[in-house]
Amino acid sequence: MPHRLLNLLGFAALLVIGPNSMAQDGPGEVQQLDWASWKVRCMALPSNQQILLNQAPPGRAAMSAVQFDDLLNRFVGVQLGDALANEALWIGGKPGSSFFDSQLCYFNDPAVAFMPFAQKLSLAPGSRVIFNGDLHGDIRSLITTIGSWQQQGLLDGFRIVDPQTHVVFLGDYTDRGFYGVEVIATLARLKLENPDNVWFSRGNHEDSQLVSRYGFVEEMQRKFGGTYDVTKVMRLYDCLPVVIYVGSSAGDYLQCNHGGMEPGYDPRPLLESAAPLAFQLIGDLKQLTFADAHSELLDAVGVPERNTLRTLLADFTPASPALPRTFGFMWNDFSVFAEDPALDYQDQRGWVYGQRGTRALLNAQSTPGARIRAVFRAHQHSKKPSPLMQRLLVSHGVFRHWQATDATGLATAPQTLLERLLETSTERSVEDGAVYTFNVSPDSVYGVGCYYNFATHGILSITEQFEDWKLEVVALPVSFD
Ligand SMILES: [Mn+2]
Repeated sequence: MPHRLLNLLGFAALLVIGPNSMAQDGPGEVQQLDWASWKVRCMALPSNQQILLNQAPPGRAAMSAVQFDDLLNRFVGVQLGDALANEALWIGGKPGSSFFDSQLCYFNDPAVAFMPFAQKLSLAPGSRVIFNGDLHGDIRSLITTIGSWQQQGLLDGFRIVDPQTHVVFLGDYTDRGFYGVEVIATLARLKLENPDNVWFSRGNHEDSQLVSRYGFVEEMQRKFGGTYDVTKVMRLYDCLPVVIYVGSSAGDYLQCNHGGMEPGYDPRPLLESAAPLAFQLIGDLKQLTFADAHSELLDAVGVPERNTLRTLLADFTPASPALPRTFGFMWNDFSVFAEDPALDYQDQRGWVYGQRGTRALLNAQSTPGARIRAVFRAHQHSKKPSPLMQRLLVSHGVFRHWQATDATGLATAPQTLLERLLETSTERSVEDGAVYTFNVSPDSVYGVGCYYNFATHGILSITEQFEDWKLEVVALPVSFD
């Protein structure tokens, strides 16, 4: 069905369902709301934790369907506009015109191909970058976090005060929590106010398959009517990069993405390009070609495992984030302990990279002039206090994998012991070859299942010398009342 007709039906359904108190407001009204009014609107909604403790999920959103559509149109417009539309910023060629058609999606009919792309963001010394992990429909934590940026003078309302301040979100914005609509609307406001300073990587839940299964489509239909057309949100996901290489003009980079490593893509032409902001289509993933050319990746595991793992690698054109195989930047994981295997594979989750496997890949994907030093990622989702989850909590929400003081034998060590052994300080250096996982926000099944109430963000200070980069870890208590 053409999406315009679906929109009309959705709008009609909204009128039939009954007057949403905000429905009489014009489409652009939410875009005009100041921060204080938006905050009141969002915080008036019951928390996810209250809903999980048997309150009914809200039937209405903090805005009407036409207002959400209007924000989405603007959000897609700014994502596909200026920077992405600039042919000079695409290394190896700009995508075809279908990529820029805001009416098409890779899963729709007529379909456009799934066209994942990478972004480079090279910043001057003195820049700050704020990193955020999974939100999963948790509006309380997002509102609390943005409020803290305002208190610190980083933001004035939705507007970033210093042009050298950037914000990066590491994916998984919706599903599992009940406020994906409000989260997306808030992120849209941030992007619209700061088009050159707010960035989003695409998580495994920025996929039509996952939002159909894990709650976001159901949420939109509950709030906006059963015929609400979700195409616009899916189109928005198509214009988010799957990885952002955040770095300095001196040539040091962090790989910032939702899931894990992807050996099938070679970022070196992108990283070595002259433009501080640039993009590259991922294209075909040449995983097997890479593994055969870089024996260090599989040599680190024993021969039987090596042979098994090699059969799981392939060269292929990704048709979707999970087909024909999982796409490493959006999926994939990292092991916890330094002695874990260099490389492993888990059904349903994909590849699990150990310290040596990660190092092999970071080396192969770097050049003398463009060095990928570490990985900032999220994609952490255990509802039970697993070893990784325990470490995330002790580390105030940002955990560095493979710490020398940690070991498999300490997997289930008590919190008091882990607090003494692990990196827990507010200000941390960024270690070469390290992977940092950012925790999922707490107004969620994760906060309930793992007993925590704080939302974490990290503020990275970029300096001339990579050794002087600092990461400030900020953990904020979130109220569920
Ligand atoms: Mn995820």
